[in-house]
Amino acid sequence: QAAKAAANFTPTKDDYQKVYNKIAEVMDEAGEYDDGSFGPVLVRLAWHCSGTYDKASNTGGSNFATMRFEPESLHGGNKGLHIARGVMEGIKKDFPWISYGDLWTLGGVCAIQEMQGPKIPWRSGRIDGFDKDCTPDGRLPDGSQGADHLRSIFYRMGFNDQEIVALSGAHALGRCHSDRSGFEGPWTFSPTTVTNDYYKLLFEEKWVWRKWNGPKQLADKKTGTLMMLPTDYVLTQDKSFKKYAKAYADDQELWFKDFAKVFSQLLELGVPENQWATTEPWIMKTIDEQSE
Ligand code: CCH
Repeated sequence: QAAKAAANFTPTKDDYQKVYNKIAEVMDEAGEYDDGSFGPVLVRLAWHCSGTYDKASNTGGSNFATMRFEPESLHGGNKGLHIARGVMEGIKKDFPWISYGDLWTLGGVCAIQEMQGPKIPWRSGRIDGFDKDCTPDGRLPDGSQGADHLRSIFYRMGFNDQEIVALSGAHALGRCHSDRSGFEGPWTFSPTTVTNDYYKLLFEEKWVWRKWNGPKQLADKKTGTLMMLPTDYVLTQDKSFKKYAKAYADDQELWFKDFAKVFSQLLELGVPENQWATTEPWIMKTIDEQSE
């Protein structure tokens, strides 16, 4: 692979499939880490490197992978993502020709697909930037806030209410860590499988404020083991958000379809059109599909 970088070659879809396959392999070598998978934290890395986009100034987004640099790497919202960046650094050693933005977003795609989620259209073309391209702190959402905050953050990226709700379902995956965000616990009982359980649980469980010293978060009354952030719970309280959240709770296929589209868009934010390797995004194969 190192020879390839030196020879100034143009990678094909097949070359990216090899990177995808390596990510899939490493994702499962998490041992005792969390729920035994790096999948959720890789999804979060892909989202945080893209969700800094500001439509008005056309800055931020996945193009330059500026989270590699201070101060962005130190932004409070990115706490814990050094773990995901470290996993990716190991992969980069085998494929030195890939840009960090392509690598991190492909990591999100791979994680979603390998955790039984929908196919996420993806293409290559992001380039590495510099520390001067870092975005200011405060562009990512704050879980302790409400509907107005969610709208101001996501409208800034160019998304609407339906898309905000569709993206939020990624919280079916992973968990909060008290030493990262201050919040604690998983949203669902299956944090390494992509399902619409996040929406189902929002409506089916009774949510009460957790009594503890940490930041305000909700707990399910029945088991007390699941959590919702104030920004999650607001999807059931705000009239416009609620309509979409209910539809996704009732229909996993609908959510898969809408999530795939909006997550793919999220990962492309801030990348100039003329940088893309292809006009039409690619659909990468899952490991299972390749072994058939
Ligand atoms: Fe998120 N998220 N997220 N989130 N998130 C956290 C963890 C994950 C918010 C806050 C938090 C999206 C949207 C929001 C994931 C994907 C997405 C945590 C815990 C907080 C807090 C961090 C910790 O302690 O480790 C807020 C607020 C919003 C507002 O909308 C979107 C959009 C996505 C992807 C599409 C994933 C996955 C995780 C789990 C990470 C892990 O390490 O398990």
